[in-house]
Amino acid sequence: MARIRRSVYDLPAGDDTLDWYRRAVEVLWQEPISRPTSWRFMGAVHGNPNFPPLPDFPGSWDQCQHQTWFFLPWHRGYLATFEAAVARTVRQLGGPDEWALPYWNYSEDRTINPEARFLPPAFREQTLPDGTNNALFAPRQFAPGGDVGLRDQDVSLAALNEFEFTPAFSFGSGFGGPRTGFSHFGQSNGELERAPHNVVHGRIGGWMGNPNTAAFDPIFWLHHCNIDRLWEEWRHADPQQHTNPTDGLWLNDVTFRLHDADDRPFDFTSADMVDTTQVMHGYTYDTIPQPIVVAGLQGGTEMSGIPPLEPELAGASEGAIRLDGARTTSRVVMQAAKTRSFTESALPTPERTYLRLENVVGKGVPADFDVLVDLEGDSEPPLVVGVLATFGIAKASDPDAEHGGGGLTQVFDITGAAERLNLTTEDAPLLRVTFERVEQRAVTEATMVPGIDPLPEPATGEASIEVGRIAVYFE
Ligand SMILES: [Cu+2]
Repeated sequence: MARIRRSVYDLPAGDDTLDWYRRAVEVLWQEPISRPTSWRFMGAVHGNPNFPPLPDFPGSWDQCQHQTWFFLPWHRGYLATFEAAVARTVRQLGGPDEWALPYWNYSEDRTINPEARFLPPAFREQTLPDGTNNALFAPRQFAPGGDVGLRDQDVSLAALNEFEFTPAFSFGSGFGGPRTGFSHFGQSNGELERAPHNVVHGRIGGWMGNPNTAAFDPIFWLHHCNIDRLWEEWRHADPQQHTNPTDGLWLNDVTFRLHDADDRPFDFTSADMVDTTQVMHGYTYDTIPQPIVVAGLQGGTEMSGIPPLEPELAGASEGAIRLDGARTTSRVVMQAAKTRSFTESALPTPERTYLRLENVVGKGVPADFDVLVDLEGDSEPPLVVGVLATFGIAKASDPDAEHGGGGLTQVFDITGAAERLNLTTEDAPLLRVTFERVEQRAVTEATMVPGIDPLPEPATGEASIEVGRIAVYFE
């Protein structure tokens, strides 16, 4: 029987899944860092805050895959090894045999669960009702009653509408991320990685806001469990078209190493991650009845004989834009309609319009920004088209990192807004793009386990952020 991962808000009254989790977290914090299943080691696998390297385990830390089509399979393996380590600890403490990680479905309809956007209650307070320490609490933005400030647009599931796992061109990001090799931090997020994944990291803030501390917060694992579930949701929504990559480079060419519950190396490829019932001990999700395994090696699903067209540049900002204050406005000069090739093509107007924020570079941990558009001289209020999520931006901007340096590129489908603004038909309008900083609250201090050293501070430095270019593309 495979383990069943359940929604944290649907755990029945009296269920002890989170009590066992808290007790296991306390034990794992006390394990020496040299043990691969210790809390410190497992957290540093995602990103090392500032621990001196362990000579016996070269290349074990700073492994998390971002801005790549390995984002989902790597994190699936990471969650499974973590679940195995916690379950082992729960068993040793006298708990149930089949402990499974719950997930936090923050996108749930609030008429069904009014608390959905709030941190689950077990994670909210530093102390338990009996006055003892709560190891599920961690340094996060001040969140009275669990309200970390997650808004409906932050947890949008628009990513599930993406047709392809990986984009046909370098232009977009697809559902699962662009085709790359091993990528600790790269350039372009898959849509699920951008939102809700990155946005939720930023909104919780504190440890969760920085990749080098994120996995030390016990809520990290319930967040990623939900992202992993959404991968299953996406595939099940359209089993014919929503398929995992069939390319050998994704399936077999890159091997990742983590450690199992016995602290032994666990090597895996993406091919080992496609069927959840076969991932280590095996698991399923409560809301997804049967895992669908799409045969991996028979070649991709042909969508049609006609190759899609590369989107066409329709306008761009002049130079980089530094996002300094609470609000920054910039202009995109659109090409005159008569110079666009679309006017001569079979399609009189483009079918889709994209806003592309290119080479967004930053230092430290800058806030996220709401992105709004309107036309210069227009009296209507600007339209919100998305959230510029900055989780991991310092790593993606670091020229010394393996693949970093170019910063992040994020693409928003603004077709609806473009229609309302007559952007595709009007002759050479000036598009105004406004960035509004999402409010950050103070981070609350937390004691993970009394008597245990706090985490070393990652060297973040002062936060800054700059958008290399804003471009509008028609397709
Ligand atoms: Cu994450």
